[in-house]
Parts: sequence; C-alpha cells; structure tokens
Amino acid sequence: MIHQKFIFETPASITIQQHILQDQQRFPGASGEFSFLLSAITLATKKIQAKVRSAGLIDILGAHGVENVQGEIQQKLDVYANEAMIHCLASRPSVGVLASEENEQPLVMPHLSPSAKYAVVFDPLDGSSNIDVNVSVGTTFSIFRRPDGADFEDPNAWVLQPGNKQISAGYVVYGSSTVMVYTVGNGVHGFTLDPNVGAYVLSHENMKMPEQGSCYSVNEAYANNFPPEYGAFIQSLRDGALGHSYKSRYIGSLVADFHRTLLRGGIFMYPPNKTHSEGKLRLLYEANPIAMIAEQAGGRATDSNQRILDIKPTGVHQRCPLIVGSKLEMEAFEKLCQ
Ligand code: AHM
Ligand code: MG
Repeated sequence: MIHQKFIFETPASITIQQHILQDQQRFPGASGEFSFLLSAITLATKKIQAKVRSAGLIDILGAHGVENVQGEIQQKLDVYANEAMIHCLASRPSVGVLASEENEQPLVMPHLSPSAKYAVVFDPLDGSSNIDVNVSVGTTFSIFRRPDGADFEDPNAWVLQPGNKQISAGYVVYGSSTVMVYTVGNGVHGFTLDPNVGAYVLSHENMKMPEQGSCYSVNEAYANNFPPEYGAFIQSLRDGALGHSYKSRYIGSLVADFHRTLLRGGIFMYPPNKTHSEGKLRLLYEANPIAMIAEQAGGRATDSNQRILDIKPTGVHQRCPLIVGSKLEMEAFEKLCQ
C-alpha cells in the first residue's frame, strides 16, 4: 500500500480547545470536564467581544435601564458580559459556584450537582468605563477546586481560597485584536481570536516576561498620596538606578496595562491611595489571576508585604495593592519595601 505524504504550505492552526485537550493528556484518566469548563469561558468571551466590537453601532453604550429605539431595556455592556459568563458557565455541571465582580454574593449553580468540583471567579468586563472612548477592556478569571467538605450552603468557602490554590487563571483582552491568555500552572499561552473563523488560535506559546522592561505603569495623579516607598521607587526608575531611565505607560485598564507588561516587561503598580486605602483592585478576580499568569511567565506579584498568591482572602470583593512585573524591577521594589 502506498502511503501518501501530505505537504502543506500553510502552518496548522492550533485552537485553544485542541491545546487544552492536549495539555489534559498529562493527567491520565482526565474526564474532559475541565476542558469543557474552559470552553464555556471561551464561548462567553467570544460573545462579549462581539458586543464590545459593535458597542458604538448597536446602541449598547450607556447606563443600564435606558430604553433603546426598539423600546427594549438597554443592557449596559458589563451587565451583558456578566450574564454571558454566568449563562455559559452555569451549563457546565462541573461548576458549582461562581463569584463575579458584578454580584455581591457568590452564586450557587441551580443544578446543585453533587459532582460539581470547581468554582470560578471573574470580572466579566474590567475597565468598562473605558469603552465609551474606545480603549481596550478585558475579562479576568480564576478557577479553584472545590475544597474538601465544602457544600452549597456555604458558597463563600468555595471561593475564599488563596491564589496559590488556583488551578487555572487567565484573561481576555479586547484590544486591537481579541487575545486570551491562560495558564493551568504549566506555563502561559496566548491565543488570538481569528474573527474569520471564530476560533482562538495559538499565537503566543509559552510566554515569558522579559527579565527587565523599559516602562513603569502607575496612575501618577495619586503620587502625593502613595506610601513613601512607591515615590522613591518610581524616582529611582526615572533616575536610571536599574541601568536606564524608564518611560511611563498607563492606560487605566488593568488587563491592557498588564498585557503590555507581560509582553514587554516592566512593572505595573496600583498602590494604596487616599481614596483607596487598600488599593483599588480586587484580590480574587483581578490581582490573583494576573499574579498567577505573571509568576508562570517568570515575573512576580506582591502587595508590597507579601506575595499576592499567599494572601488569605476574607471577603469576595476585598481589595489589595498590586505590584506586578518583571523579575528585576520586582526584586528592586521588594528590596526597597523590606
Ligand atoms: P473597574 O473594575 O471598576 O472597571 O476598575 C478597575 C480599573 C482597572 O482596570 C484599572 O487598572 C483601574 O481601574 C484604573 O483605576 P484608576 O482610574 O484609579 O487609575
Ligand atoms: Mg474590575
């Protein structure tokens, strides 16, 4: 029998689903439930990006509760994003509890499936106040295994776990393209949505944060209220203490600011300030997933006292300072804080 050899002129596309399934082969006996769960997130974020992309066209901007031309109640984009995440994840029996920036309390999934073994926490649309001016926004997520003995009576117990217990984390940035970056604790991979076929395709395999960058990223308008070590550190970056003088880049949209930091290196900081004595960003669904991705890519993340991933959460919406970035800048910052 003659075996035909196929010679392709175009490289094969690896979709996110294929990548997850291949990765799961590391675990003999894996049921596929986890891949099915992640596919709920990819589906939801495709729905969200479609709305974000047409935000100006379909009259979706504006306050929740405003009537649109058809007389329907207009949905604010972050309400839509939250519902997309909840609808998609609730159809996965492996998911028992969800916690979202948009919901005060964690949500118990109505299926009450005894086999549910995961909790997912997310910010469905971070930085949504930037949409009106066409700035990148993002979705962040983090997945925990159900702790031993946790039941549906106490959904907080499912999600109030330190970040070092995350089994997966990621984000989607709705920028000049839609990119999903995720980790299952085995490196960081990035997938770009191919809008022609509607699939996330592997574009950034095994991402590594450069050991040093050339930018710092912080809202300097609050500089007068930062604790003194932040001001001193930023000044030292400007003065060339790490070998060159740094530039400043701040979008004001966490996922976009972090995505740049991941690709180019440098440091992102959201310190405590007068309005937010604990910092503004939320530990569970903003700082934790970003910290896990950063560490998996060779960077670090701290609240200035301890590793973000070691903070024991006490509330679903608790805030923390977030300082995250390349090894060199982070070591210099941590040294200054000691
Ligand atoms: P949000 O969750 O209300 O959208 O706010 C979070 C956003 C982050 O994306 C960003 O890092 C931060 O707020 C910017 O805050 P500030 O305008 O104070 O610099
Ligand atoms: Mg947010």
